[in-house]
Amino acid sequence: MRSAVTISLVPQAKGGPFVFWDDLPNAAAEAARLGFDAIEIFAPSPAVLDAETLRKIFQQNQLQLAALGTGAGWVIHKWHLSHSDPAVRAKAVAFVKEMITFGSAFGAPAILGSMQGRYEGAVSRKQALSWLAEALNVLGEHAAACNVPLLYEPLNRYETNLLNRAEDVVTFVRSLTTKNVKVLADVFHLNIEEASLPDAIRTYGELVGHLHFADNNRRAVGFGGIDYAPIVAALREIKFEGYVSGEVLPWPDPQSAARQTIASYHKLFGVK
Ligand code: LER
Ligand code: MN
Repeated sequence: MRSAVTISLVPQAKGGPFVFWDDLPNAAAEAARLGFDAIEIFAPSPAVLDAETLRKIFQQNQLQLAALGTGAGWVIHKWHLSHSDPAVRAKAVAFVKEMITFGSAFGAPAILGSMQGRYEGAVSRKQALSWLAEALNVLGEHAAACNVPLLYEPLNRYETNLLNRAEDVVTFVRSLTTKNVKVLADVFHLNIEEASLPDAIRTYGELVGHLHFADNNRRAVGFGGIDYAPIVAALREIKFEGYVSGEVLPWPDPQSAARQTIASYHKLFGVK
């Protein structure tokens, strides 16, 4: 298990669940000072991330890149993988591919969350899921060629109408031809959709590749009401070894949210 904290470099995502904002060098220094192993970056595009600068920041702070979010393709451009227009779907695939390639140079996977999209208008659920499967097969194999998994993140019902619950997600992921897609379990989303959070983790089992570590109100763990001990027990049962990444609101401020995240991580996972 390793700890991570999120930073957004996407102005259009303001108000979203990211601990640090805008200033990567400062966020990295703060994350390192607090003892995080890694940072997870939500970036507008791979083009704005200069690989050399990033490498220096990571080296100076002894940090890893935990994962790279791709949601900016949706937030900025309104591209997604279940869109009725094939040209828009193609742009979404190309955008995620570039993110996968960029992250893989740092050994980090890309996250497919909001870019999965939703079905609406003339597009049926079946059609949208078939486009999503097609894209995940292509992207999963692209990630495999880059030696990283692809992280698929199921979202709650208010963010997508495609797949919200663990049983459905497991059936869908197992039906893919690529075997390189892992699930990102975001505890905030699970808490909206699942009857039992530890059972959902067990249902995902070995598919879990990354965790978004949040409380029910999307504040840092411990600032809300979720009982995390059974979730941690389930993660140990499934032998989860990935990143526990604080994707939470910067409440009451980024430093306090980051401090609370790492304190809860140490308390719950017993790692110093
Ligand atoms: C959005 O709600 C979320 O959880 C992100 O990690 C997905 O892009
Ligand atoms: Mn998330």
